[in-house]
Amino acid sequence: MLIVWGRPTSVNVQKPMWLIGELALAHQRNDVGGAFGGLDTDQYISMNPHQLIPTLQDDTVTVWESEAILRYIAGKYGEQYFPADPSARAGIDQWMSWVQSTWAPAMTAVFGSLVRVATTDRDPTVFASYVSNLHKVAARIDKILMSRPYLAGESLSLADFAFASFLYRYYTLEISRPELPHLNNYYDRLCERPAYVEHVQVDYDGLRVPGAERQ
Ligand SMILES: N[C@@H](CCC(=O)N[C@@H](CS)C(=O)NCC(=O)O)C(=O)O
Repeated sequence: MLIVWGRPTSVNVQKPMWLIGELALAHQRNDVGGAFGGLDTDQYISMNPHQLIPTLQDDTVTVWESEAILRYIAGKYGEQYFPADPSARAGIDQWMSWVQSTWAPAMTAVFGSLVRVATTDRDPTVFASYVSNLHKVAARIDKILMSRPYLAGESLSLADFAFASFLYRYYTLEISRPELPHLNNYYDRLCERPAYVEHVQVDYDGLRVPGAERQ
């Protein structure tokens, strides 16, 4: 049975949990990280030397880094989301790398500023630049989704699990959002998937530090 270590409010935990949900795989999720703590124990460090979540255990295999976990799970249990053929896989893989290099930092800058920093400590100019960058990156995705239903093509793939796990936050944070009809439509379609609703649409207000309450 798969064992996922990580609290459900972590977007990086949500990525593999959504995939596990789509594949209906037997699993157990153990709450660690954030208010649960538990990342500094010898047992956890022996699984994940970086003391971060998520970590996956599958029998004798242990994997950390959310996207390495996605690749492992899809490779073993859900090849439809990450085909073995390199020519089919490359188009998915490039989007996963882009999520790590561009989309996740753009989202994390805005999310961190609103949730992890008290309003009085937030620099409005810096925050505006984070939101403006997020708008720019989201607009690029809107153009991509104009010509295809999913990020890497005609069907749901690991690119979507990596990218769209952030979209619940994108659509619910207290920020302005430009009119992006193709991204909106993509998100609406994902919201029809029970596994997405269960594992990604997880309330994060409990992560807010004092003074960062929703305005
Ligand atoms: N690149 C890593 C990032 C892992 C990461 O930063 N995880 C955060 C939660 S999203 C964490 O462990 N934070 C410490 C905590 O929750 O206590 C991945 O994709 O797995």
